[in-house]
Amino acid sequence: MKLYSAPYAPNPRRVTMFLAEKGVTDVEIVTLDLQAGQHRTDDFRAKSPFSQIPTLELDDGRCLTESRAICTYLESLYAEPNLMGADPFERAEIEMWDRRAELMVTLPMMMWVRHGNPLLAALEKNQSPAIAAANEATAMKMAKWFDAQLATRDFLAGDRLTIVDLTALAGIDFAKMNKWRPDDETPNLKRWRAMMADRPAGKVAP
Ligand SMILES: N[C@@H](CCC(=O)N[C@@H](CS)C(=O)NCC(=O)O)C(=O)O
Repeated sequence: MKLYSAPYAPNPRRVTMFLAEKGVTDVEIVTLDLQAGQHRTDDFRAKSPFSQIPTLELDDGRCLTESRAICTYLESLYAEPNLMGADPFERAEIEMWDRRAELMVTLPMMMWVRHGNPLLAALEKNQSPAIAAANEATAMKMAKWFDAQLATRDFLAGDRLTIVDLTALAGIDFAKMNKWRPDDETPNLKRWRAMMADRPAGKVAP
């Protein structure tokens, strides 16, 4: 299998962190240069209709896009350690938290960077300071909300690491491009980020 990825891209990193936590090393990583538009070719569009990464290409040529769908597939292939839930309730609960992490934290962080950082102008051709500001405000509000959740537990969903921690970490680390990181205003998130740094996921290059 091949995983199409790119340095500093948060959605592929969600998958590479997932692989790292599972200890999977036999997926070939194909690095694309997004700034140079290597993902906007007809060949790549045949694999990924919206020219997006991550894209997982199976040995028989079938492709999956959407980072969560790729993680679902990998969870079936590499069952341990379980990162997406071991019984019906836990699976649904982890999905609930994962959607919260993705839609309320990671997406606003990404939109803030994409619209607010000149380094992303090649990808986000119509950068808008207003969109950047609105997403920054949402991201900061939700960082505080997630910080409060972590006051009484170590991980974002339940009592062990799950995909939710990886989804959130992908977005939170991407915000470093806009010079934000969890600090004393979000002390629980800061503690969680330090704990994640020591894990396989935290060692995956941004
Ligand atoms: N919902 C998709 C989002 C994928 C996505 O936005 N990927 C970005 C990289 S993080 C991308 O391919 N961007 C290419 C572009 O903007 O041209 C997923 O989770 O896989």
